[in-house]
Amino acid sequence: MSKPKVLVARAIFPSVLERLSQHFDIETNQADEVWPKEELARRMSDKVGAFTTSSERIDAAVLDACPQLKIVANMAVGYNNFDVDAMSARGVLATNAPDVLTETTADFGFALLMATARRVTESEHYLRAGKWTKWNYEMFSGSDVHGATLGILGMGRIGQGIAKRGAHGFGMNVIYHNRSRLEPGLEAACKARYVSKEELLRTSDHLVLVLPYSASSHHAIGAAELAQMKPTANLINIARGGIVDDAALAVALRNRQIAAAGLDVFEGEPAVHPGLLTVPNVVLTPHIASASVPTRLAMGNLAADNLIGYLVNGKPLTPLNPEILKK
Ligand code: 8YV
Repeated sequence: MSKPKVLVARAIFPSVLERLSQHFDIETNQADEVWPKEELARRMSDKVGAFTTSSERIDAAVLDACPQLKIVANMAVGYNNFDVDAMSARGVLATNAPDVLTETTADFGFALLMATARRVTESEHYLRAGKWTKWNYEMFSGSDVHGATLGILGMGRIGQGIAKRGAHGFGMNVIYHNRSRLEPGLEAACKARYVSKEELLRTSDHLVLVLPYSASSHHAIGAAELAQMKPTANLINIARGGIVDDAALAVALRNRQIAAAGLDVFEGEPAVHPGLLTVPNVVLTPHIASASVPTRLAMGNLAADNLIGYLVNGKPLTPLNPEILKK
């Protein structure tokens, strides 16, 4: 009997491909080309399953070209590249890759926070450029992390991981804002206090964004919000491009309306707003918050487990639209 056909839309660990190939007839993309939407749809048109990353947009037009498709497994916890309603309407299961990246991503949030507060990359560029000829009392003075007020916007699993690192590791005063307040036990474990968004913006020394992207979180941080922040504050975005208005942020950084920013995600990435590339007080990284070898492997394996779980055993591990399983 022929095996079900699955598309693996981007390059991935050979061990993950090996596991998939035991169950499926796979078409791979180890050259790691980012296919235009029409090509993605064409390659997926005879498949029952697809393995995607955040770069692949799965919307109604793509789905309509793929009548045999039963599942798309995203190797990411965020799934704003999926139109889940369009998938549900066509009976296509959507899965993401939660939990396995929580601690690694929280580690990176802290790395970016510390690099931003203590001007790590800016000072390294200075040294490499041969500009370090003498020590000076105020050179690359930044802001303290320990004891400062850590604000978190979006208090899911990753937000809670960052809160714990701040409260328990660095003695920070942790405040947060979220659509819904955490239950008291979780708040106590994070030593975090729920505040309004306005108080969060006004009082955070370091504000970390960890909320999911949706139409309602588009430009959650724009010119008006940046204007409410302290001139000494640092802004960290490890969530999604589009949550911050990057053009407004570039202006705020240039005018020193806030002290600095650390950004791992960008509007329209991999393009970066040119205004951000020319200001010194920003640390820029290419969407690597989950990039430790064990975590990326775990994410790849979880996406593969979802494909195998659903197409072979009828039981996906982390479905986003489980209601379609009942049909
Ligand atoms: C992924 C991410 O590496 O999980 C997410 O939501 O943003 C990253 O961890 C990236 O999106 C690749 O799919």
